Amino acid sequence: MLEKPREWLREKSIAKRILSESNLILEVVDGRIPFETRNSVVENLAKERNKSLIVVLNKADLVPRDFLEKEKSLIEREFPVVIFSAHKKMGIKDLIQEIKELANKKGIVKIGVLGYPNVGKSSVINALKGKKVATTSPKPGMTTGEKLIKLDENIFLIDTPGIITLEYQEDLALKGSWIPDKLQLPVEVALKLLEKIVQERPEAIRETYRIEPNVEDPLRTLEDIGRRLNYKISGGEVDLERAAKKVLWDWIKGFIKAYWI
Ligand SMILES: Nc1nc2c(ncn2[C@@H]2O[C@H](COP(=O)(O)OP(=O)(O)OP(=O)(O)O)[C@@H](O)[C@H]2O)c(=O)[nH]1
Ligand SMILES: [Mg+2]
Repeated sequence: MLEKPREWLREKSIAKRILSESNLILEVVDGRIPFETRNSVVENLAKERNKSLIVVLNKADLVPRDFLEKEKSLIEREFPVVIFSAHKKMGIKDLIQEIKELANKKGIVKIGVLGYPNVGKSSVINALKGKKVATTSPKPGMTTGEKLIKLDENIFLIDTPGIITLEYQEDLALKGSWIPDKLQLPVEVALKLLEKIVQERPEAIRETYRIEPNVEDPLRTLEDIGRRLNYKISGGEVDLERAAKKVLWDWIKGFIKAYWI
C-alpha cells in the first residue's frame, strides 16, 4: 500500500524546517544497508541549500570492518562519513571531531539529526551526550516530535522523527523502518527479505534459525523457519504470517547478521 502523498509532504516539510534551523546535518544510516537507508530527500535538500552533512554509518557493531571501510570509501565521494556504533560507543571521538571541523564555530551550532525511522538517530544522540536523553526503541516511529538536546555550551542536537519519502510500506519494512505488525502482507515482505539475505549472506539464516536456506524458494525457507520455531496453525500447518513477522522483527533487532551495498 502506497504512503499517502500528504504524509510524504509533511515529512518533507519536517526535513526542510530542520535544514533551515540547523548549521549542520547528521544523516544517520543503518550500516548494514547504507544505500537503502540513505535518504535522497535529506541529501538533496542539504546539497541545494549548501548545508554541511555528515553520514553516520551506525550499527557498525553488526557488520565486519572491511565492509564498513568499503561503504565508507564509496559514500565519501559525496559526503564525509563516520563509522559509528551507538551500542558499542564506537566513533564518538571521530564524529565530534568532524562536527567541530564542519560546524560554523562562531556562536551556537545547531545540528539536525535526520534519517529513516529506526536507523538509530536517538541512540546516536545518547551516545554523543554520554547519557540517555532521547527515547529509543526497536519499534520504528518512536520519536514523534522534535527535541533539542544540549551537547555542550555551543553545540545543540535536534532529535527528529524518521524522514520517509514516497515509498511503499513493504519497502520501508525491508529497511527496518516500518512496524511488521502493521503490514498488510507480512509474508510477501519476509519472502523478499529472505531472498535478499540468502543471496547476500546465506549463513546468516543458518546462524539465526539453524536451518538450511533454500536458494531457489524463499517460501520453503520461511516454512522451515516456522517449523523450526514450532509456529503452527490448527491442522498442524506452519503459521507463515507469524513466522514472517518474527523474521522481520529479527531483522529490525539485528539478530540476522546480513548486510549489503
Ligand atoms: N546493534 C545496534 N543497534 C542499534 C544501534 N543504534 C541503535 N540501535 C537500535 O536500533 C533501534 C532504533 O534505535 P533508535 O535510536 O530508537 O532509532 P531512531 O532512528 O531514533 O528511531 P525513530 O525515532 O523510530 O525514527 C533500537 O532498538 C536501538 O537499540 C547500534 O549502534 N547498534
Ligand atoms: Mg528516535
